[in-house]
Amino acid sequence: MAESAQKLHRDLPPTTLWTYGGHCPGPTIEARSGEPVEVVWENALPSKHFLPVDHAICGAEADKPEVRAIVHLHGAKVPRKDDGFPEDWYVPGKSRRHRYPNAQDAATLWYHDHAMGINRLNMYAGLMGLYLLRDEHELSLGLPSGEQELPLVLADRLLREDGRLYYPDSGDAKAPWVPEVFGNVTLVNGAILPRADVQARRYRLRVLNAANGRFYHLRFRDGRALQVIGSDQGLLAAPVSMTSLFLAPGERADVVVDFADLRGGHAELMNDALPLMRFAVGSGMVRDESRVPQVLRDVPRMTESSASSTRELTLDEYSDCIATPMLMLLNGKRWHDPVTEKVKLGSTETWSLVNLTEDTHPIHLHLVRFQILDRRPYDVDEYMAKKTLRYLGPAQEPPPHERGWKDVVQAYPGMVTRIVATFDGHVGRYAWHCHLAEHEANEMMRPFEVV
Ligand SMILES: [Cu+2]
Repeated sequence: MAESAQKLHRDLPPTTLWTYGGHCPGPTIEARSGEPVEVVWENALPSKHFLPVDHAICGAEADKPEVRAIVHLHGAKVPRKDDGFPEDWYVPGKSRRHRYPNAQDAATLWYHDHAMGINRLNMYAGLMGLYLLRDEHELSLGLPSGEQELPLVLADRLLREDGRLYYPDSGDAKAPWVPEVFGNVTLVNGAILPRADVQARRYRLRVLNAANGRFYHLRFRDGRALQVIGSDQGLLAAPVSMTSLFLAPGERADVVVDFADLRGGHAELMNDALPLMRFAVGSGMVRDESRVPQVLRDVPRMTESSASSTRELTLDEYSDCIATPMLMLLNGKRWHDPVTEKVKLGSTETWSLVNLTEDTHPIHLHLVRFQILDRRPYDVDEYMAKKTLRYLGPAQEPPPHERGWKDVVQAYPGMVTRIVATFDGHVGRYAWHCHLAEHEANEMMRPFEVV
């Protein structure tokens, strides 16, 4: 991790970023299931932050070093010491060796900063990268690979005219935290509106939404099909053909797109009406031997009855007198409150996320993969008044592209979102949190403990 300068666009001067390995996003780490990888993450960042640290935020108090970092491998099943727990941060000049067992199925994982109280700033500064875990089964499918596999790391940023990063503040120098940050540009693999030169054949796009707060509504301008083959934790049971895809911060989509009909033409990937990048398709004829099998893998559907217990957990937001959000919590508790989610190693639990707010929160659990059971509309006012759940309609099964293994779930407003997970692999204290980085900081993050 070090400060570097990067050209985000031909017409802009270089932008100061904090990166892994000199570029944002950092190097894509490729690993094989069953083959452990060790990474030494060296903190060579400056000792002063260039974005507004809020000392009123939990974990970023004025007595703490201003610049701290810890790398979390998102979606990885790892021992607690290697997870990148928010309080395991270290200062410039120090380093930490992480061992990733890779004892899990192929998946689109990613790494990013998780330092308590400042990771929204560290991520915004550029500390993120992809980690592609592959396995024999996935490699046997014949999916587009090699040059026909393109990682797409999406992250929006506010840029000044001189190319410098801008991170907004509240106007209160003692408490500069803001509840959400949305950029005026989106970086795709660290560039504004990049162009990819492709051939008239199928491509596999490994898409990551690495934004602090923006949800992406992805589609091609010409409406061409997105064959969704995987989500956060690897392949779906079968491909799902879609024309648009809604991706929350932290979520990944594994998508195959076919440019075979576009020789000499181009395709544009959009976020709603705004172009994100352009694919310039070569005019040559190519032989495409890649395949998208109709059966990708076995994803046994978990049911409610597989869980030994259910937890009801609220998503809360507290506002000031002019309705500006000031604090977000999970189940009404702060980070430093005693651990309430103690889960027995190997047990399966249902977590019912009761969203009391008016926002969708992408909720992420470290350590485990889970499945979405359902979402069900309920009477929020009645719950607020009496703590009783009165449903307003039937439970809705997740759509096909959300029926694979997940590690982030979009918890919609007005809904109870239920997920089911088996807490196996490792004991210890891990984090679960909203993946809107500004929410997570204040304080939509809680520890849970596997015992
Ligand atoms: Cu949130």
